[in-house]
Amino acid sequence: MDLIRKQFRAAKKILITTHVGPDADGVGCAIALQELLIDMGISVSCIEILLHDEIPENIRFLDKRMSVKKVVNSDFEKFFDTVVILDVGTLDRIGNIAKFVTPKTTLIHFDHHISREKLTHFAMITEDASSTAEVLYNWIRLCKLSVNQIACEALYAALIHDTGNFLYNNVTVETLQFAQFLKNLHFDAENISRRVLYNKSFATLKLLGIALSRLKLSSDGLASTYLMLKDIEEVKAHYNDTDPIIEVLNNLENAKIILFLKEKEPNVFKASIRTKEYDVESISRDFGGGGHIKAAGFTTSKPIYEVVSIVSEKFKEQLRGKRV
Ligand SMILES: [Mn+2]
Repeated sequence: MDLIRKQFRAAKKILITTHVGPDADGVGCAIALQELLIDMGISVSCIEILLHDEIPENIRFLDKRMSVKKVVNSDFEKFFDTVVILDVGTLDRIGNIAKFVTPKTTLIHFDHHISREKLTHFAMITEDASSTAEVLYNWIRLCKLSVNQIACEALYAALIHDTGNFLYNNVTVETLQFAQFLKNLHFDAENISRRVLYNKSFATLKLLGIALSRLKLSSDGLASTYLMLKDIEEVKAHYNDTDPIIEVLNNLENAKIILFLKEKEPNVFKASIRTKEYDVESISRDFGGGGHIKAAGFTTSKPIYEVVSIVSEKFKEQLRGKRV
């Protein structure tokens, strides 16, 4: 596995990236890896972190060197002999960044996703690891690398993001040993958890209030609510401010399925749907959407009452037997 370190040492220009719609695991690992490479003696001028999208606002504070950038056209004139992909199993998921990958590129891959295609000879992939950060930690241990403050905070942000602050069942003894390792490095873990996971914008909380005031819960456990474009305009919010709301709704006791409709354009709704024990992916597929069994979504131009009634019918079918 030291081969990966050798590759880094031999590299002239290194590009680090992660998937489209970047999250704290992908970006945190990118920031941490850059620090590890710098501490290995690689010049910061040889490393670039480029993403298909902008870095999310809530994790921007991790990027102390301000080196995480959204790719722009002039970047495509650059040449990188080594490309590192983090937290992503296929090249089509890195968006525009795939243009930097040629047959001559040395690809290095750290990941915890189920990988269907073998992308590279230099890979550390542990499918049952909690996060790519945990995979990177295994490499750190193997190579006995030192972890500085910036890397430590970025790795911790990655870890709490992918484990829901140690809530999910992907937390193993190894995950806790990784957390212990970070904790020994002394940093403000509470501050990171709050900024990465809990802080919400004023606009989000105002919109949450409106959504909660319309929340309905049927006797069989279908919870539903909605936001209209005019609600978003009234509180001077951005559409993205509605993103965290579904996860708050998902805490509702006794709800078996949660449906949240957001008007995206006049009379067009984006639906997010969650469950803890049923199959919302199949329901979303019937509307032309998809996702995961427990978290899915779709877009529809049907009126709200009709969407609720179709979802309710499909949910009843599952209650009648097809429980997953
Ligand atoms: Mn991840």
